Amino acid sequence: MSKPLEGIKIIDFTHVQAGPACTQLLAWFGADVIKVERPGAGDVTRSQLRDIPGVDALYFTMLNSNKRSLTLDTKTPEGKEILTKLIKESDVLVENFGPGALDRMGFTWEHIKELNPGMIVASVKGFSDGHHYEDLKVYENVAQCAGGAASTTGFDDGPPTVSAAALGDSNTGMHLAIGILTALRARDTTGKGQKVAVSMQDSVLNLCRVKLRDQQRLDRVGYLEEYPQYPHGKFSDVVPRGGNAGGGGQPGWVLKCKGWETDPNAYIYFTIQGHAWAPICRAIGKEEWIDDPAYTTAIARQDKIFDIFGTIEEWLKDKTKFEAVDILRKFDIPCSPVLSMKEIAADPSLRASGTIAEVEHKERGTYLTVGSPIKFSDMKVEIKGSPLLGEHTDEVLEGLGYSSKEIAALHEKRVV
Ligand code: CAO
Repeated sequence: MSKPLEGIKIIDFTHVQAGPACTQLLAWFGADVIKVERPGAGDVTRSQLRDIPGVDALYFTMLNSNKRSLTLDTKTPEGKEILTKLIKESDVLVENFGPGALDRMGFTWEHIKELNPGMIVASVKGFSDGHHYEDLKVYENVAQCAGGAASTTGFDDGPPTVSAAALGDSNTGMHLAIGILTALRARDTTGKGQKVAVSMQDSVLNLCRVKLRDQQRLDRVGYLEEYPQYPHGKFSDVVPRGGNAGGGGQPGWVLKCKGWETDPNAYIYFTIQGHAWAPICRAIGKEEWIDDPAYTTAIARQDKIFDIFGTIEEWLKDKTKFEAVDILRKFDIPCSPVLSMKEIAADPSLRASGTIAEVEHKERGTYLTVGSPIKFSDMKVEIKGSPLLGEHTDEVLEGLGYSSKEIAALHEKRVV
């Protein structure tokens, strides 16, 4: 089956997570992604947090599937020449170096544009161009702090907290992928490439827009009724950390189930959806609340929402999280068990849909990775193992017209 991005050639100058997540996605959808890595070392994640000595770490293998690997020292004259040839015949160059690194390498946007006017140069940086922090190098948690996620995550009596979800890294990569596809579409009509830039701060903020909503509501009315601080606690002039409260109009919380004393994940997330109040009362055996004016409306429930959650926890006491959800789903109540990574890894539905994929790697054998979360009716996304360092160097150089003698000399000089 042909893939929609077949024929799109991408120079993948990315490392760690933000950039690789983007190019991996494009590779899944058919692009020829050539990962350019420094000879001898490669992407730092190949050797970070290794679980098998001498073998590419899962950090690398889970972010670089379906790519080819070319080792190239782009700071040597020969390396620059090879990169120049590659640029001339590629469609996209993606990079997430520290600020200014591509320019210092000699490949400014102006120069790349001269070499290939159709080229799309896509970059991830910590902060956007012109931002007063534009010179900063940035990692995931730095971005979560800069983008408003950390100040609004956690509990009221605790410090700012970062999320385990890669809001700064993979999320930024997904934004960049959208930018690249948009620029490719524009090129179809104009014939011209362009520069696509995404900052990690901006991408985190894009996912925190409801918190900016809340800042404005707080400025106007002085309280936020869906936060646990309302109505019994205090608000300052900044959006507080809301614990496990639902971010929209439906109150929700993480509730204990049978076994919570020993199992750290014996919980469900329970949402009190306004129009589901009667079914909730029926499900938990509190029919008398259905028509009680002290409970019937969302506003009436607000000042006792934690007492209501307490009553639901009483009901949950003798039910596992799975048993509870099996009951609640019959009443159409939005809820889920809190799943551990161990449970997710073994989940048959996630395996069947390809969201968790078992992949073969030349040196480590099989490993689990996260497959495409996007499903297509006309394309099956196939996840292949990640490349070994420099696995495709000779193949790529041959494609650029280098003879085997020239390739051997480049190896000898450690250019590739
Ligand atoms: N050949 C020769 N040199 C190469 C090369 C190659 N194939 N690949 C990279 N280099 C060089 C770069 O040119 C750069 O050289 P100079 O600094 O001398 O110009 C050097 O390697 C280091 O690049 P870097 O600044 O990207 O690397 P770092 O480890 O110091 O910083 C990071 C890492 C992630 C903090 C930084 O790249 C960054 O801020 N990136 C943008 C934001 C980002 O994507 N962060 C998310 C990372 S995922 O958590």
